[in-house]
Amino acid sequence: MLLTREPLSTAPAADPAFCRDIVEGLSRFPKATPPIWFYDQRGSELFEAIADLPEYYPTRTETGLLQRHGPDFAEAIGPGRAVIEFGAGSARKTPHLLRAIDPVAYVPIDISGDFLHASSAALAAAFPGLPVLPLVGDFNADLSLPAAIHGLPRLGFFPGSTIGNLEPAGAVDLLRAMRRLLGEEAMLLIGMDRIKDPARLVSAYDDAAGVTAAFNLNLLTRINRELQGDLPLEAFAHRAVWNDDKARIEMHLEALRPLHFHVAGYCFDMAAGETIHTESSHKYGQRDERLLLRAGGWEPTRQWSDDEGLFSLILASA
Ligand code: AVI
Repeated sequence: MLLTREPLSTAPAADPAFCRDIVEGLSRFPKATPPIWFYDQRGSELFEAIADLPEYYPTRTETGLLQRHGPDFAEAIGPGRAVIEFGAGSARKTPHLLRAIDPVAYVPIDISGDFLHASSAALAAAFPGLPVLPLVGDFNADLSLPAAIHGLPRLGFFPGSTIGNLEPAGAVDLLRAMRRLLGEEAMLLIGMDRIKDPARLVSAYDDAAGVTAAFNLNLLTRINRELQGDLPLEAFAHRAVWNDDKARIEMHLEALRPLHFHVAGYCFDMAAGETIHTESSHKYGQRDERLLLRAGGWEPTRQWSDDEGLFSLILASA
């Protein structure tokens, strides 16, 4: 609610884009920050821990699909492509795909450099002879692919339903940008999380062990460290809410009492009960998946889902 701004007193030491996004996001009403900033080293580690949680079905379900359908991928995609993975992280799912389709190069893209380099080294060791060409960057911004893969047909790999972390208009823009980046003969293999029982969704984003809460709160730790913030962590609670109208799980950080704090020299106030909306995770019906891909310039050609219909992997052509 209340917002006061004072002039910037100290130059921010951190990534200027991080500073800009956070100061703008906290200045808005309701307060909202982009989810890309979760992924510092600690945030990336916590996300890996989320992937193993009993409540967090997406990673396990998608990995099962990748393991099970290798022969289908080999037939539908074939060998000889350069695989470009968007938001590669630890790239734990990637070996299943690479084994199935025998690519000629692998380009993992991720915003967290340290994490990306460690996982790329592990992957290069597991696939001797496969050129692994990591690219540090935000795939929502303009990127250029390494010269070494120019002229090769490409497969974009975008697992994890990370597309769901974007607003629908942003998701369409990203799919179109991927199509431009990957070129005419490209294919895209994308994971999308399905709409399901809200109770199941809420528990996936508010687990009993509190790992997702730690992941959400780590954003405040990062703001305090990198943007000279003084947000009192103990005065915030993690909340996961199903927004049925927008078919998405929202993560928020709720102020437990009235707060006054500083970030990068700016002052902010929050009322008790006010939240910072830190992430949306959109879920899709079967038709929504196809509509979204077509709006983004891709034609869906194959689709695989688990027996419970929790998650879906879709192959699309440019
Ligand atoms: C990365 N992304 C697809 C995850 C999701 O499910 O939206 C991030 C996440 N947030 C909380 N848990 C997992």
